[in-house]
Amino acid sequence: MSKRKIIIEPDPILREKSSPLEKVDNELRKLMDDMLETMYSAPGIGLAAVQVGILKRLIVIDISKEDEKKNPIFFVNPEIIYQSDKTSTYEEGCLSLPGFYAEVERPTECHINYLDYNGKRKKLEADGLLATCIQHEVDHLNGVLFIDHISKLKRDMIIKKLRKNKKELKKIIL
Ligand code: GNR
Ligand code: NI
Repeated sequence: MSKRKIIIEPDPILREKSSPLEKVDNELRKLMDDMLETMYSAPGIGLAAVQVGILKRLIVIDISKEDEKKNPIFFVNPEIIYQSDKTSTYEEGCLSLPGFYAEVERPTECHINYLDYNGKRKKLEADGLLATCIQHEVDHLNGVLFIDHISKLKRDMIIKKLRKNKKELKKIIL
């Protein structure tokens, strides 16, 4: 397994729509393993392939707590087939927007169809943090970030600060 570099906003790649995968093979499983290692080392509870620069519909999520057994779930070609009318608000963060957090309102419950690590068709009914995380990751596959769900004022402020961070980082490297 190897760790990959996480793409930080602002970057046009994060705004692109990812395409479906044709099959689950060993090459794809290698990417899934790399994404899991990248997510654990960040650390984060979810990661979409686009965040490591690959525009494919692939997500990994593990919401297990530190003192619990690890429970990674891989979602290939996830499709949200139901979202509840009832909504919940969570303070969200994103590995592509390091250091920024905001309250985001989303459907409390969602059901999804996907292919698992072995390419087997699965269905999952999620609520709570898992449902929030799934919806955050599926947004990534459609070029959407959590800041797109908050006020334009807050969003513009966060993007401005991220742009400044990138500029300063370039100065240090050069
Ligand atoms: O690590 C993450 N935490 C998180 C917290 C609340 C809602 C969503 C998330 S996902 C995020 C990792 C990430 O950026 N995934 O795309
Ligand atoms: Ni994210």
